[in-house]
Amino acid sequence: MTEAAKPSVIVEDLAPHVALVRIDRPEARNALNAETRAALVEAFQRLGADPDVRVVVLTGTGKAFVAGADIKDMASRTPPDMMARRTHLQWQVIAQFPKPLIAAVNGFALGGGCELAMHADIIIAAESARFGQPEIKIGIMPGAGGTQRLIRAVGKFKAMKLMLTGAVIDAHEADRIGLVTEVVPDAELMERAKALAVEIAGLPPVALAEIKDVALTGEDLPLAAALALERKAFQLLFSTEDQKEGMGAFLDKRSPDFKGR
Ligand code: CO8
Repeated sequence: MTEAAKPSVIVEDLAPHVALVRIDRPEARNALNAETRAALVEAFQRLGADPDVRVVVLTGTGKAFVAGADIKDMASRTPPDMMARRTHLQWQVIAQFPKPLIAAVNGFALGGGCELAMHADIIIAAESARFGQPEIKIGIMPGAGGTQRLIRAVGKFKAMKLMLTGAVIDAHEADRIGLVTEVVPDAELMERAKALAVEIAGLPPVALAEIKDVALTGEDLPLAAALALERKAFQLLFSTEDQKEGMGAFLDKRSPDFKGR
């Protein structure tokens, strides 16, 4: 396969009902160029619509998760060029991915890479992972949600220091400030992400989707509206077969078998 034709995003089965999305451009530390962004969007659209897929794990090949947007591709751009990319529509696809998304951060998650990881619901970091929003060091600023998602994740004073200095932090510091869910030895990263994905894939998919939707949508609503949204979603779940199965299995003292309906 020629270099031009080599896909930079690989999608494969990791386990039953679990898909793995791997960004595979290690020669550029998995930097997001136009082709990679488009391939990621296509993968998430496809996996979102596939009823057999219940959980997705996202990772990168080599030393990086994603080292950010592709700087070579941006260096000589003008504002109209950047506007014409309409990348916010691409990021929306990932932000609105309806199924649980686990980022398995294997190395550098910088700039757009840190922002991509923050689109996930759970972040498992390898011990050698590094996080940061270093855009300031190249004359720009976070542009894929970092100013908002980082501050919501870790609070104003940790977020502002990271963004204003461009400092890169290690996985344990990221864990300490609440930027990741857990840290594991490098060799155990995929095993841990897979185990967690398999565990979640065994749970009722409609309820999982409602938890994600209400938690993320509710975050931007006034409390009373968010609580009303939660109440309605909670009530709606009583229309699912999985609710009958889950409660029936509990009462029968057996393991439930959730079908996703
Ligand atoms: N863009 C393009 N190429 C990159 C990038 C990048 N972000 N990161 C690394 N590369 C390339 C290098 O240019 C180099 O290429 P070559 O071999 O042709 O010289 C190759 O990858 C290997 O890089 P290094 O030799 O630097 O590898 P190291 O392992 O020594 O260092 C680092 C890895 C620490 C990740 C280092 O490469 C680095 O600091 N990269 C830049 C990090 C950065 O500044 N990221 C922020 C980019 S701006 C951004 O993300 C804005 C987001 C806004 C919206 C996103 C829309 C998509």
